[in-house]
Amino acid sequence: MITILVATKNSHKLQEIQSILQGSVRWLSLRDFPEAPEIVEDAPTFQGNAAKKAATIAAFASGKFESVEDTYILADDSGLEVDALNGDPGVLSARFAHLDTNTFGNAPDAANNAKLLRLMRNFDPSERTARFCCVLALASCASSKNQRVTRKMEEPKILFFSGTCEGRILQSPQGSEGFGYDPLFVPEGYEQSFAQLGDSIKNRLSHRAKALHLLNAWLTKPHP
Ligand code: ITT
Repeated sequence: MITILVATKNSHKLQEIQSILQGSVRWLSLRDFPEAPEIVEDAPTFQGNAAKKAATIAAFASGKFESVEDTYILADDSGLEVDALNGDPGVLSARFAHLDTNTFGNAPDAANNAKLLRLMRNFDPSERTARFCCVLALASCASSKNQRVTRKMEEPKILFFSGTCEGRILQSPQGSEGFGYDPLFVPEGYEQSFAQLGDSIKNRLSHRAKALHLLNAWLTKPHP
């Protein structure tokens, strides 16, 4: 059995990751390590922030899993890119509403959604295209004296898996499932938001699901 420590404080993300990446996994998250260091997400790209989360938590966790085989740190950096806003909120999706008030940390989902709707109030339906993006960073937890436990993870010891999900932004929030911008986002080929469609559909077509399928292919392929 492999162990995956998910480097997130977002319980919705964790839940989606666990239900998509099925199989024999012992799951841990930052909730199991309240003493873990704060991660400053100041990289300009999803990949940069995902790498920072994975590397920070891998350094923190090294030594904690000394005799455990196949232990990984998994980080997810994700967000919404809106074409009419030149790709905003992008890497700042979680903090979008707080940028106006110079407040530190993530803003409540409702405030982020309200800001997005306000900025988009003059755009027609045809101009409301957007996509969710997800970059997963997988780091090995093996210390250098314990190399045999890794599935052939060569330098640099972080692997990336990406996924996007195209769609459009509604004029008002619809539905109550999911999190973040789900009530405003209608995936391509559907007429309802992710928050209306619910987990079983979202977890089949989301940005996170696509990235996780690539990760799953890597985890399950033979590693001689
Ligand atoms: P961690 O860094 O602790 O993992 P976070 O919520 O701060 O949690 P990010 O920095 O990656 O995570 O920001 C992601 C934000 O993008 C998230 O808070 C939502 O606002 C938005 N987002 C990402 N994936 C989403 C999804 O599947 N549905 C809705 N909104 C999503």
